[in-house]
Amino acid sequence: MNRWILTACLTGLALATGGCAPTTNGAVASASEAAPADVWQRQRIMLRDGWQFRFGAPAEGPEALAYDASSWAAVSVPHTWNRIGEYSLTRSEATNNDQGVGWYRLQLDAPEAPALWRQYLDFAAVGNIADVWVNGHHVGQHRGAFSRFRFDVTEHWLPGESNIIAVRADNSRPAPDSSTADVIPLAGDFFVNGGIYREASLLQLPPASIDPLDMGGPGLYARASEIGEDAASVEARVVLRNFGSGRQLSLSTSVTDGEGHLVAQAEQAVDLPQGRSEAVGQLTIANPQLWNGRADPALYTISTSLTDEDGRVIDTVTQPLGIRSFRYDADAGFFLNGEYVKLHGVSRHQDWQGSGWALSPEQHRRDMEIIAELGANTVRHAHYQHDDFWSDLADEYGMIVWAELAYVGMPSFGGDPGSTELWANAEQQLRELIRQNYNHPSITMWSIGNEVDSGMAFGVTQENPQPLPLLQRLREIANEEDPHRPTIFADFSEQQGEFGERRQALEQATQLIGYNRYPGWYYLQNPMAGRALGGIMDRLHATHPETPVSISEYGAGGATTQHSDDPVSGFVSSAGRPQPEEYQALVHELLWPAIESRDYIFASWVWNMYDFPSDLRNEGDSVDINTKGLVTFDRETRKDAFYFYQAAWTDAPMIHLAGQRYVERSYPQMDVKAYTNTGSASLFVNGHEIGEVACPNYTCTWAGVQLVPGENRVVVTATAGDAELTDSATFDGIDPLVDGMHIDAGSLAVSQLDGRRYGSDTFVSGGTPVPRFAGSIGSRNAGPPREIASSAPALFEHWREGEQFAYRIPVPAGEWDVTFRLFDPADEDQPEQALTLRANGVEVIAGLGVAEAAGGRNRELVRPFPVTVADEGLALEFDSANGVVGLAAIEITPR
Ligand code: GCB
Repeated sequence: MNRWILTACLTGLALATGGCAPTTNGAVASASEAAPADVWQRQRIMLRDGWQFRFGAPAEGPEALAYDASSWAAVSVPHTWNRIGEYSLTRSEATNNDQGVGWYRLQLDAPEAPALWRQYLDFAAVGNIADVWVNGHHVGQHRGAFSRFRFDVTEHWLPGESNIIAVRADNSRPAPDSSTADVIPLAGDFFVNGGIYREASLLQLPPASIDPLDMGGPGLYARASEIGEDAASVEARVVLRNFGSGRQLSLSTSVTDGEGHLVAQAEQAVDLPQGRSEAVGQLTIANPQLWNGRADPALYTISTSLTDEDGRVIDTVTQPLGIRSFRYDADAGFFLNGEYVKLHGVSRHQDWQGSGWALSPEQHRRDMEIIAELGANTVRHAHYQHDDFWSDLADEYGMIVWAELAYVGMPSFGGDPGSTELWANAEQQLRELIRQNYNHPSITMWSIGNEVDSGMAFGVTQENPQPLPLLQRLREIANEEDPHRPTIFADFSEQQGEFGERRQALEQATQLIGYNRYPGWYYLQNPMAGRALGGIMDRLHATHPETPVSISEYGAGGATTQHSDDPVSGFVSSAGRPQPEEYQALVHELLWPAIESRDYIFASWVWNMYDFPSDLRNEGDSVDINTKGLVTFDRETRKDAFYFYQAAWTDAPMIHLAGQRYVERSYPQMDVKAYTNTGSASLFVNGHEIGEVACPNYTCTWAGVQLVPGENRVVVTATAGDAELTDSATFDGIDPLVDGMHIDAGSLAVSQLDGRRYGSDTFVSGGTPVPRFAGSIGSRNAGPPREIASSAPALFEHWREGEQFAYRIPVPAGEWDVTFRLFDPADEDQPEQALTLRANGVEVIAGLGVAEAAGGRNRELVRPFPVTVADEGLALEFDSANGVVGLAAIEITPR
């Protein structure tokens, strides 16, 4: 009589729902694959296949039992309708950034269930507001796109019969009058996907069980309360629920080690009154093996089982358990199990190109493997609760985790501290985050917000934001839910100019602080960025000597199809184009030493591990992508900056030749760069040894390496003990005597015009690179594009501007035609400048009024003249009296 679940699986009844298919995590699999003796226990039937979906269906109707959804699309769960982010300058049909309501329906031939059993629908996450109906009855609403929720559907469920589940998922963009106006997050540059994007299941439980309704948590919460060499005490709190009258049952809790050996067990009798109750048990593990981060992430498993009056196990919950201690010190940094660990890592968003947020376990695992390959020992879960399986992986790999609540940007659209409904929602999502993730040893801090003071900076609100009251409330809740892990938040504006002055003082709101700081990217786009970051952090540390501080974000965009000959000469657009890969790598080279040398910075997280979608952006070589990833959105390409960190963070000897994607070079020479952790490296070009150099800061450089026309084989080598390391690439050199040389002045990236390649601005000193349009995200760098009349608009996207600047270009000896593309960028009411130009000391232009010659300001003037280069090298000196000149291009062609 009790073989009903097994029968359901064997006959394929549940197979129609995927109920007996392998599941995504161990705990689930063991429930579905229960042995006959266990059929008294909780059962989970995965609801994967057979769903029907429609975006934008009528607001009411699809929930009705009789609704005909046969024309809807057949989908399987996890599913999202959104697909954002492409490496192309315009959106294709692949993009789906629809925000609004999507409907799902599933007809399920439900398994039988014993009398009095309870039926729950379990959703690991739905974006963003979910309403669920069973057989036409509304069974609940959940607000928030990231947490697990369960509804008790027993009242309307028909065991052994056909049931209709309808889900309405609403990911409307938050706005003052939208359905999501009181659901965090209100802002952020990431895209909230719509749909049942994590797994869904039917949970069947006996009337007395471990509580499935504890804010989506497992109902078992364990931690090592005392840790000694000989023994560790583990406290296990179990939340129980009984739908019948009072009973006395017994609870058995056991711990097994990584090999499955039982290492501790405790039994206790528990009184289960009707409703919710709790039991706390203590276990002792002898000679505990510590969970010791990346070095040795030894994991135990804790299981608690409820046994009925007849000695039958009626419910079991299994969770990870790690025995570890940690502490944060404001001066000395982070300690794991008493040992100092410099935490260095990355932030991760949960999107994949082509899948959106609907990820498979394999995709999660791939993400973690690449992060481990990078050498990171910490991961920030940006900016919301991540999949439980992802946190399992963090436990398994020994990553220290910053877990985060999606309180992002601001608490309200006006200047107020947020509505009662929004506060309630933030509280709900925080309790869910903590209960659902309590057992992961990897998590050592709860973040209760990101840039909650930034709404004004993005023009989302014009008022002074007041994020502090909610932040304080969230800290109280976090401390109450979990007194053993400190709170943290990611600050946007402390001591940051205009925004810093207008902000509320937030720094006492949490026990730890993270600072999101972008020198080298959103400001200080020059080699001083590294020194600036050190100074910024020293000042913040001095202001809060008692508070452990970290760098929660830093980074730069990098487009793998945009390249630079000299990443300090041209203009980088932090919110537009170009964003060459070489620039990103340089920013990281400059910033990392400032972090590495300061122990008090207990952790740092690169923003971001992977390029991720953001429909606020048009930058780099993409549309709707934030390009700050160390790896591309499709996980296919590790950018150069990835290898810089791999050199800095891993011990296994490695060498990487940078710039390999810039194959067709623009100039007859190039700067060669490699990253290694071996201290020195040698360079060979076309079989000739160029030389061995020391590699400070994991970086080896060989400046101005001569290339021959055509193919050049470039090889870098290093030795580590007996091992010979090598990396190589082939670069195409130009023949200046045939091709000439073309410089896109002011531009950071190589460009093309009429099939001709223009190298990025280089060989230059003085002047400033200026963009025609700086790009914009919110109000950052906003401004209308300048109009310039030109026959070659591509070259006028950037220019070099100044009163005086000079070039020293490695032009071979010979007779050349040199053409300048110039304009006068001054405002109409300023006097016209007079330009003088000397070429190899000879004055070739004297006192030229550029605007007059061009027929007006912001109009192109093309000036050619002949030059003879006797020895190698062309020196050009621009000197503008009365105002500045704008130089867009230099074209040098053999005469
Ligand atoms: C930030 C935000 C993050 C953005 C990032 C950026 O400070 O916290 O969500 O994606 O800046 O790239 O601008």
